[in-house]
Amino acid sequence: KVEVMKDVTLGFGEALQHCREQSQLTEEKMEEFFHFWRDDFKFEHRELGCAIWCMSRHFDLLTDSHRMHHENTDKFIKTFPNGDVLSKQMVTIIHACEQKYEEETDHCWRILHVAECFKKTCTDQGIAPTMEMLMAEFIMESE
Ligand code: M21
Repeated sequence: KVEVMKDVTLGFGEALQHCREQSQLTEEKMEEFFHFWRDDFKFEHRELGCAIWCMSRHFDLLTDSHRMHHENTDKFIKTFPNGDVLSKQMVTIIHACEQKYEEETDHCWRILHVAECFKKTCTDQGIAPTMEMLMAEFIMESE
């Protein structure tokens, strides 16, 4: 599962460059998307929430009310090798995190809170990829 999460992270992260300008997420605030999984990564910039919003829309993963589109998200995860072992668990985690922050009316902040909750839950459930895995693959892909 951690292998699949690594692939999903890098796949999703491909939309970061596309979303940088409109979300105002500078390289200083987040150099590469996979830094999301660093132990010391801080969820403090609203711009990151806006970027994840844009990236999710890029892959058509949101409903009209800017919540996760369950079916499309499930399909997106299944486009990665062995995605079926992770899709249901990921959708469940994100949905539970969304419910926790339902009262937040600012979409960028809400999505940032959901993302932090998602990371924490994945870490607790042992499905968070390691930085070693992410960096090795990222470097391989760019060569
Ligand atoms: C798998 C790699 C990264 C995913 C990162 C962001 C996860 C957070 C999902 C937020 C989805 C937004 C839903 C809005 O209610």
